[in-house]
Amino acid sequence: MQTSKLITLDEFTIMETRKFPQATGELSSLLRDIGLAGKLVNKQVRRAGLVDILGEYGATNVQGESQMKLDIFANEALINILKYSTDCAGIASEENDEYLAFDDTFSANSKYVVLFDPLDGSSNIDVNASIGTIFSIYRRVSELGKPCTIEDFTQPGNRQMAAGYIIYGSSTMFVYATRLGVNGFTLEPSIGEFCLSHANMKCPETGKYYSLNQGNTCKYSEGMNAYLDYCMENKKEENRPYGLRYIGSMVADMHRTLIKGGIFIYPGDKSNVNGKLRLMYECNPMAFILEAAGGVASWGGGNIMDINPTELHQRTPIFIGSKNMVNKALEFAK
Ligand code: AHM
Ligand code: MG
Repeated sequence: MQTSKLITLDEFTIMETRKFPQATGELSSLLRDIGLAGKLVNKQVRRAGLVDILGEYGATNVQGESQMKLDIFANEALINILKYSTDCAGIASEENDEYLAFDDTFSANSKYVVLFDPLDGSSNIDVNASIGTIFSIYRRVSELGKPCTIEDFTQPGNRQMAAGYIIYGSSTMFVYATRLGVNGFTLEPSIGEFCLSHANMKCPETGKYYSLNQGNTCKYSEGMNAYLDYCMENKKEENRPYGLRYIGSMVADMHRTLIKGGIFIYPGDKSNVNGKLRLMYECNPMAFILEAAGGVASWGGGNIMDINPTELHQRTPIFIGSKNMVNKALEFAK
C-alpha cells in the first residue's frame, strides 16, 4: 500500500470544511459517523454467505444468539450511531413508519437531520449481488434547542446539504456529494479506513446503457414504450441499440450510471402511477449526487428535487443519469 497519497474520508471532509471559514465541522463529523455505520454494516454483509453455518437470519443460532436480518441490523446501526453522535437532531428511515427526534440536549442543539434507506436492494443479499445504504442530510428548519419536527424531514431535495451512498459490492465504497462536488472512497479493509479513490466524480454527458425493469413493459405508457423502441433501435452512429443493464439494486445501478454514464428509470406505470422508489430515501439523495456530478434527475415533469414532499414515505417516478440521455427520454415520456 502506497501511504504517501492516502487521504482518508475524515481527512478529506475536514479539508473541505476548511474552505468555508464559518463552517463548524459538524457536517464532517456526521459523515464520519455514517461511514462508521457503513463499516459495521459491511462487516455483517461480508458474513452473509455464512448464514448456514452461523444460523439463518431471523432465527437463533447454536450459541443461542439470534441472527438479525441484515436490513434491520443496518437500520439499528445507523440509528444507534447517529443517536449518540453529537451532531444529529433526529433521523427518518425507510424502515420506520415515523421519524425519530433524539431527545437529549446535545441532539436538540444539533442543526442537522439525516434520512436514510439503511439497506437498499436487500432482495439481492441471497444472490450475492451488490446492495447499498443511501443517505441524505438536511439542515433543520425547526427551532434549535428543541426536538426536531416533521417539517425538518419533509423539505424539498434542493435543500439537501449533502447526500451519499455506501455500496457493498466487489469492494465497499463511500460516495458522497456536497455542492462542491462528488467524491468516492474505497474501504481499505486492512486499516479499516475509507480512502479517496475517485476524486471529483463526473457523470458522462451520454452513455451506452439504459437501466429499468423491462419486464414491466406491458404496464408502461405509450411514451415509455416508444422510448424503449428508441433504445433498441439500430443506429450505430448514435451508439444504439443501447445495452440493457439492470441489477434491481438502485445503488449498484446508480453507481454504474455515475461512473460510466447511462440512464436509470423507474417510471410510474398503470398499477403504480408514482412508481416504486421513495422520494426522501432513494430519489432525492441520488438526484443530488448525480446533479453535483453534472447529471440530471427528473420525475417526468420537472426536477425531482423541486417536489414539495407531503409525506415521509411518498414515492416518485424517476429518470436519472447522463444529461443527454435523460433529456431524450423525457421527450418521449411526456
Ligand atoms: P427496497 O427498498 O425494498 O430494497 O426496493 C428498492 C429497490 C431498488 O434498489 C431497485 O431499483 C428497485 O427496488 C427494483 O425494483 P423492481 O424489482 O420492481 O425492478
Ligand atoms: Mg429501498
